[in-house]
Amino acid sequence: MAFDLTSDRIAADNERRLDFLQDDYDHLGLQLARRHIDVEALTARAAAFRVAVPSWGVGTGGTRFARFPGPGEPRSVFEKLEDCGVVFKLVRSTPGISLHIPWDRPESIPVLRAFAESRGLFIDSMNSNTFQDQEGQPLSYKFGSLTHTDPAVRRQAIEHNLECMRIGLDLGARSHTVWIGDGGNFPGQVHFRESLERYLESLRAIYQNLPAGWRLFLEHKPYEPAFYSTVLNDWGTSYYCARELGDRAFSLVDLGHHAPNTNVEQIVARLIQLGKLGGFHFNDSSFGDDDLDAGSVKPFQLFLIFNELVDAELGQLPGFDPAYMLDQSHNVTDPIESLMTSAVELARAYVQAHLVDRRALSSHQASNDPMMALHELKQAFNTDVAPILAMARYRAGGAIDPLAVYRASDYRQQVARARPPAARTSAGIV
Ligand code: RM4
Ligand code: MN
Ligand code: MN
Repeated sequence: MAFDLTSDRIAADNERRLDFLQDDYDHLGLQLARRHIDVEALTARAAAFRVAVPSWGVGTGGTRFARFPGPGEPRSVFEKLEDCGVVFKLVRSTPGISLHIPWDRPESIPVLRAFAESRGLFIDSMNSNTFQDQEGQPLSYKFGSLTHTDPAVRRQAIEHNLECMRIGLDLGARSHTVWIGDGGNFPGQVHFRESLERYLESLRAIYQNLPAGWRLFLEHKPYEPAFYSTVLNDWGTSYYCARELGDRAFSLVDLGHHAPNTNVEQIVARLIQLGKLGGFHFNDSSFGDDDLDAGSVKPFQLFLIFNELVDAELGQLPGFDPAYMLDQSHNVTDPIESLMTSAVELARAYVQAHLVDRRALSSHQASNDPMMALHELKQAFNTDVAPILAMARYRAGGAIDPLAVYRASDYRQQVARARPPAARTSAGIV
């Protein structure tokens, strides 16, 4: 591709904004010093924050009613990585990429790996897909995959997962994520206990082949595509399965995969306590698996989740090492803009969670003072840490204002010309 978003462009835009940023940063530093918080230490935390971007997030998503493709959608895994490269260049916190197979199946693994590395990217997690039938696939997943009643279908689904891990191994990935749509649409359709047994049996076959140093993530979800019952429906079942499988199997929390009003932060705390929190698929939702942009609807909940994560991090809980990934469907926005904004929202919640005075909070808890406990959390949540985030980006060579630089660059218009729509695009089916 001829066009790229150059570092010069970022530097020129930063130049215009730096004085104001420095003022805001210095002022915030003074305010935080009054609370005995070192602004530089926070900026270092912000700079260290990482979240992986889903390859499927750079295409326009859709609902089961319609998909409205955007201009310049990536038509191949290479073009997806080009777009991920733009996100990374501007926000600096997103070098890791999650891939979905077969959507991203590479023709040449070394070529793909080199292509990613030349943009400062690496492949983080592999995701299998046994929730769709692919062209030429011998057996259908219409009635399930890893938990299908027919062992031949289960075998095919297991084989697919093994292939994902083989590809991932050569790409340098470190984890494999399994989400299945298996379940029932009618009462009586699926035998609850037997289907879970079959799930475990299939997962054991996958786990046995997990490459050295890898982690296996089990992703639960209560409904959709099965609307009556899903086999891996909640965190408790996920925890049970992860424990049955072994030390390298963990539960993955996709924020959209819970019924409305579920206390997700408490689930996070439970999984941390049980040593089985593997990672996240971040997004936001109002009703279910809406796959909205992280922090767009419920920023306070996102903060409360990070409050649990930072509490565990600062407490240096043994084995605590969750993988942070985005999993969103961008139906009405430019996906690059959504991904950049979401990465920034996550860093915001992460930094804000560091503002909680944990000693004060625990003393409010000990003295049963709910008002002051909430006040402590709200004080952290209400602090505008934007100058810290912007300074961390600036120092890492990113953009003080990623959206402004991106819009001014005309990247989308340029790729729209370079990428006439393909007849079939695999992007954005979320
Ligand atoms: C599912 C789940 C998986 C994602 C698919 C596309 O709802 O969130 O993580 O890979 O969607
Ligand atoms: Mn997910
Ligand atoms: Mn989902």
